Amino acid sequence: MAKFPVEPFKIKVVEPIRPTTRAERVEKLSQAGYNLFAIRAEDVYIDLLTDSGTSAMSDNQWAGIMLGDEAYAGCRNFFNLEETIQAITGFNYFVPTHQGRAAENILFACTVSAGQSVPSNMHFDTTQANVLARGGHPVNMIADVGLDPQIHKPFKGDLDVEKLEAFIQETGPENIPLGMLTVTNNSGGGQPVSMANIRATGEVLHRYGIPFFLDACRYAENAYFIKLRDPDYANTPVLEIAREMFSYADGCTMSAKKDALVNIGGFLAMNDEELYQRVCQELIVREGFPTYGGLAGRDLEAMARGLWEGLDERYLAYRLAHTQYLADRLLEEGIPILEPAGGHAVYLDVKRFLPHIPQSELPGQTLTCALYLEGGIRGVEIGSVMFAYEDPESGETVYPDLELVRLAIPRRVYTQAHLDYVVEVCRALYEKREEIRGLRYVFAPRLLRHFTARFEPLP
Ligand code: P61
Repeated sequence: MAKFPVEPFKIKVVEPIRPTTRAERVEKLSQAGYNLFAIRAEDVYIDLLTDSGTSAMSDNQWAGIMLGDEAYAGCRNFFNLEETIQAITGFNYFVPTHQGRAAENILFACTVSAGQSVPSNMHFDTTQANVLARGGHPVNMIADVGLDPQIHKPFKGDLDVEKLEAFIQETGPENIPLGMLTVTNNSGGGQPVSMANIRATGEVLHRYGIPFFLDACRYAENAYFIKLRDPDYANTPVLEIAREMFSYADGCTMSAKKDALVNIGGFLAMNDEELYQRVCQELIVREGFPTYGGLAGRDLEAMARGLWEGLDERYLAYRLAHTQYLADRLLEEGIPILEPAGGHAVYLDVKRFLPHIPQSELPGQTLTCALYLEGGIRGVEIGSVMFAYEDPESGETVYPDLELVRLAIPRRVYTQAHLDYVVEVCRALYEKREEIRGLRYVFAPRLLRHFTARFEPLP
């Protein structure tokens, strides 16, 4: 057995990356309004902004791209994808979409009315924004362990099922058009949801006649965590685990940019035929004809092949071990992270990294800037900039419990040496953390603020 995770692939194509000088980074950061979304990718050395759409595709996927059938209706790649999605999820119907949020938009357009609530363990920001855009209320019901960044539990993505049931009784099932679970829980540290919790969430929702959808973009990583951490599934093939996860739900939204290993793509799947008919109408208005849904035939083919590769057990074992490696090295250096490591990312625990900066001074955003300045690394804030909101009654700002900086690891892209460099930069920064000062807003839009907000350093 190797001590460290060995890549189950070799590298056939490379893309050069270039380190920048600190002086260059100081200038770029100021020009970008202290928001790393506004920095050019070329000016980033190690890009851990997201694992979404940033995967390296395989030779098999690139070969599939050449077999793209670009017919407007009924291209062969659609049928290949349909067979794949049915084999993995078991859902009766699906439509392709250009990415995950398009699937969310279409699902909520067909289900959510103003004033209704959509409970979940934790909505990711696009899901939350798409519920809000329909006048709905996104409600998070993560179990308490999921909010403690230091407690070691195997399934910190679990939803609090008792809270869910009480909420349904209080709100009335007629005001809840659907319930969801995000697997793995991206906003809460990439933590998995247990099979028992998926089953129990489905049971509670169904008892009240409420449909249940999975936000499935990291379903394969979640399935492999179940295999590793739930002894009942230690010998179950991961495909079977995934199928069981989907079997408790009535449908799913999927950003294929994650576990389906493509640069663009997504889908919305469901069992209900009547819903599917309405979804097709909405899809044709917003995305395209149901056999391509906003994608090219070649994209559908890459997605079909990527879905299978994303379920490969050797790949998944490597994938989770690679992320775990970064987490272990950071812990060795005494750097505070959310524990245990997530599947797709390691999350720096900002409240312990920068305890001298209050949430009103945006410590997570501050830390993303400091990491860039120190070593050209780009992470993403998952904290007050992404999630704080003004309480409509008191007018006061409500800050999220977790203030995190996510270092998301693109799939099949960076080696262990790249991760070692990340650790060195984090260590250097941690040593001088007391010198770091907070930020304030210069500009902030209403929805999905963090993409385009601008900041300035506090004096
Ligand atoms: C990410 F900074 N995630 O994690 P789409 N559900 C879940 C996601 O993680 C997700 C989507 C739905 C991204 C991209 C991203 O503010 C940000 O294909 C659990 O991106 O539309 C996406 O899938 C939406 C990064 C999204 C962000 C929003 O990095």
